[in-house]
Amino acid sequence: MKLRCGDRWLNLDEPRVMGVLNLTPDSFSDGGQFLEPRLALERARQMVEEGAAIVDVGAESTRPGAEGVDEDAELKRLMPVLEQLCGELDAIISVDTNKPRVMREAIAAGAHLINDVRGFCSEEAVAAVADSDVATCVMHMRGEPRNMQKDPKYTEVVREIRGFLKERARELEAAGVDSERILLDPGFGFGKTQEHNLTLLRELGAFAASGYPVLVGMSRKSMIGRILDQPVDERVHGSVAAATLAAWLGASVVRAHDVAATLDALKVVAAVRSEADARGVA
Ligand code: HH2
Repeated sequence: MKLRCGDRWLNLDEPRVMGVLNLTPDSFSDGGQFLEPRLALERARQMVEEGAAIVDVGAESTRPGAEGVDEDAELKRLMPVLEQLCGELDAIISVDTNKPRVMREAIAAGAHLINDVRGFCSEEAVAAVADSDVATCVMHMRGEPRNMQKDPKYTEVVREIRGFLKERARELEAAGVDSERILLDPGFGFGKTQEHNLTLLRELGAFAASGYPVLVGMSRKSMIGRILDQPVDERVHGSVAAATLAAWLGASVVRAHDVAATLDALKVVAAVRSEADARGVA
């Protein structure tokens, strides 16, 4: 499988790491650390050296309870760093935004992938990517970051979220976004209880069977903290364990803060899988 990302192709025969870079004061795990463009660039370079195939740059936190920022503020944080990253790094540059104007400006600056935690639910967002050849990550979120963790309910969580993602993918394709430009993401922690998150991980194969490559983001999230009773900065091992399970169950891209550790785990999964493939084991 491969993903078309503007003028580049990303080979997904082996699972890949998407490194997280938040240019925000309030992100749940790295908020405030990379507000200065020089530090953000250093961090991006480091993640690519550690093996990140994609760097995902975000300038608005979507953690539970977060209040959004307006377009101008988001662009002011994002653009200086994005322009440098696109000019310099030999990696896919992804922009984590749900605002159509930010999407368009990011694409004009050279971004290769648009990661929309709102799943391209607005017509303007669909049009922004349809007018380009960038890749898209379609994520599921129930509600808004400020209220999404207030008693989220599903009748059948896997079926509902899979149905939503396939519907969004169909709409993108109808607007002209080729299926080779689409990643799907169940959106761990976005309007989900712990039970929902664990069910989604256990049944990730149902998403992988959808025909689109699957991206997962569980890194340092409270679903890991709840299992291990650990604060954000101590969740590396648990996050790597979750990444390993996800890759084994078919995830093609793992969004992670701890790139080197996550990549080691994905290489182990790939080695086990290729050995099984060579022997023809299902
Ligand atoms: N999670 C976060 C942000 N963007 N995008 C996708 N596709 N999938 C995810 O699971 C996902 C995402 C939240 O993590 P982070 O960026 O570290 O925090 P914050 O939203 O507080 O900036």
